Amino acid sequence: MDVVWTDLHRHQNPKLEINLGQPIPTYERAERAETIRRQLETDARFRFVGLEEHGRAPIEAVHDHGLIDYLETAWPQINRATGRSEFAPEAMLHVGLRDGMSAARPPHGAAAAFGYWCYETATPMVEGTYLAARASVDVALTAADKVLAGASSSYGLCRPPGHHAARSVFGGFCYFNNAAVVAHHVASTTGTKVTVLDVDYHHGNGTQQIFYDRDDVQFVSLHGNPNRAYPWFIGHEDETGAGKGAGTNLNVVFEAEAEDDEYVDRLGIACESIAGFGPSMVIVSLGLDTYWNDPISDLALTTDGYRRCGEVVKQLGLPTVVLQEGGYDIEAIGRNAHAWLSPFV
Ligand code: SP5
Ligand code: ZN
Repeated sequence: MDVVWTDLHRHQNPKLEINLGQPIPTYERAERAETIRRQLETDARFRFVGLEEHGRAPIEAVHDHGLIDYLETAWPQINRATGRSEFAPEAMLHVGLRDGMSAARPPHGAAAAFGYWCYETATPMVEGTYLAARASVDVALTAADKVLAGASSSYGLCRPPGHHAARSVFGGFCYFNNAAVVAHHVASTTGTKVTVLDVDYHHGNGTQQIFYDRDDVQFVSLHGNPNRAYPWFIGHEDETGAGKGAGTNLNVVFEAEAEDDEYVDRLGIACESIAGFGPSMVIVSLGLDTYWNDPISDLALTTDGYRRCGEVVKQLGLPTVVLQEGGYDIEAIGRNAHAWLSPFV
């Protein structure tokens, strides 16, 4: 199996996230990707390849151009205005702020612009954020190219992750939605249907938002119930799609401490609905933060559970592109990625 890798992720190196008002060391660290790489390198069935550049166009097809321009140009302005090496928003454009009024004007200045395009406090910007986020998209698109060229599966070792980035706002450690860029690229260039299957602990709110009214991209997400888990305001089971996309969005929520047997069963049921949709490709948003020892999550999957999950998805018999999302137990993340991918090699 091809593993698409780039060292450029190392440019995304913030130290902090703001968690309920406290600055803490960020969970989204470079070591996550490095540990997965080292683990897969011990198994000769994984073949490492570099990224191909795909330019801005595939990102422009799913994200607001203003958001892309902001991420591309913000750093020098922030650095000039603040002198800081790392920056996060002070105020966000809350939905109630201009209730009953016209839309907010495009923002002026570093603080306003950050809060216009970003919806939360754990997704800072550093000098290399844009370079790393663009490279992460290219990793994902390169992985998809392998499958479009005939491989049965591939793995894009994306970092930063992507599934919390919506069309016009970023957050949740995510800047560009890698899986959504790939899904739109594949659906639009092949004229076929595709499914994004999101198994990160957190609901893939960005991906859901981008495809909510579309009938050519199905979104299926298994995650911690948003009644107790980030991203809090989205990801409920009664969110099933809108307009032409009615019925193409499936959310499956778990209560705390759910274990392998329940998870694998419900993943199997979700896969029946994928088979019913009839996609030409499955794009997996692979989060390993459902692990029992994950520091920010509360499900209870084991390493063997991940092997079983990979097996269930493999049984669909569809071309599959696996893209890395979350997972914060750095000690275990390499073994867990290896276990999930092992049925595909
Ligand atoms: C890609 C991805 O997994 N993004 C996740 C972003 C989650 N950020 C907010 C986490 C809030 C965690 N609160 C945890 C309390 C732990 N005791
Ligand atoms: Zn997550």
